[in-house]
Amino acid sequence: MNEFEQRLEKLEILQQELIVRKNNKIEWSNGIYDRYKYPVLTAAHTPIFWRYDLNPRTNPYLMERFGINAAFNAGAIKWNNKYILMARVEGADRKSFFAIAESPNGIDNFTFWEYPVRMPETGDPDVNIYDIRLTEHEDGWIYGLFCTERKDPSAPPYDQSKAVAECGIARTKDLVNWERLPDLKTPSPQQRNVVLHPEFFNGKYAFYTRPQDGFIDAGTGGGIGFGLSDSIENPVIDSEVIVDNKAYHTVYEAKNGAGPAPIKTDYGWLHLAHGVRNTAAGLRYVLYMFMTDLHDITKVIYKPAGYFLAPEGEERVGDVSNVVFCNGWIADNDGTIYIYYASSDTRMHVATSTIEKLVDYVMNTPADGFRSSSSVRTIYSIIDNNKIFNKNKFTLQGQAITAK
Ligand code: M1P
Repeated sequence: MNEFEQRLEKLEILQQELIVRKNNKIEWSNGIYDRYKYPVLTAAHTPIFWRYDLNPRTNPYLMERFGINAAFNAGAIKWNNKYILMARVEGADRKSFFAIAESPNGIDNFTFWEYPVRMPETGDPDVNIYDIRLTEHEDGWIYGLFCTERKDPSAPPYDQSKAVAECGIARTKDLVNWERLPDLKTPSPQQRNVVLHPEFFNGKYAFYTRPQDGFIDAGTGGGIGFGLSDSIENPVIDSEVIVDNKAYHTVYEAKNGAGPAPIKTDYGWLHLAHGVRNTAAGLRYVLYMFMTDLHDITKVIYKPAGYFLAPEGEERVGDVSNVVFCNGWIADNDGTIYIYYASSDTRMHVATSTIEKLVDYVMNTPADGFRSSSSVRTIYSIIDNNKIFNKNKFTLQGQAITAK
């Protein structure tokens, strides 16, 4: 075997091992969800035939001709009995695009489709597209809302980093052929993390938005907003209300943003979002949850304090460290929820729970009191209730504690 053949054989073996590797639940959990041992999707899952010219005449050293840097921030949907991730795949050239991977069980065996998605453009070409949220709307279409980023036309010639983020919209019936619609117009100069609600609200298309002043800084904007548009073919939101705001000394102090489309339950709509705070080591992104009213979808009725899921172990390190981000989850018919989250802008993971558990978590976890003393009060009430309920069975370092 020559060098080319040896390298190809090795490449194929390594990738096959990666794709068929069984993913197991991590034994211990917080009771709310289970994490899994391995990421479900990485740059190394992308097909060899995307990255390598496999002709020994034109690529005698079997060099990578198109490097893939990361596969993260995936939208998700159950489609034809398969668990589908529509990932943000980022090339070594820093451009992101969408590509679909499917799994038979939602936990492992994710395999990319043959070609990445060819997303149609508007008259104003996208420079970079990312972070798609998939919504199966009651109008019969599957919508993908994503960030389209272009250079800020007002940037001075020396500044190559000023950008404008807007919400791109496309729809499909088969996840292969996409119809691009005009970008969403809102009163905000920048938009990211826009999500389409799955049902009409007062006969209109309902959007969760994230108004922001700058490309990175939310500035006077921020908070998860909400707005309505009469049409999806000409999507315009005239006014946004803030549903879930930033708050001082919380995990969503600097900014926040909606995650995947909310899930309807008997008690309200379950939302998963990300919250960002600043630290001496840079921004820290965590996930948090809340529930909105079934009828008034702009009204938050439950919101547990703090984060639901934060980066742990290897998740803490990557291209943008200390980040977890989620824009895709799947509610299965048996009540299982597959939460697909990315770590540190590098790779995708899954956590599993159930509707029942997430409803319990959201409705029964104490809310944020916004001060240290209220956190202590919450712990006191848990201890006191435990003493009453557990009587002599409750122990502290082996000592039985009796209710007073
Ligand atoms: O780098 C962390 C995340 O930063 C942005 O999210 P947000 O708009 O909330 O700040 C996005 O670029 C996202 O893709 C990225 O994961």
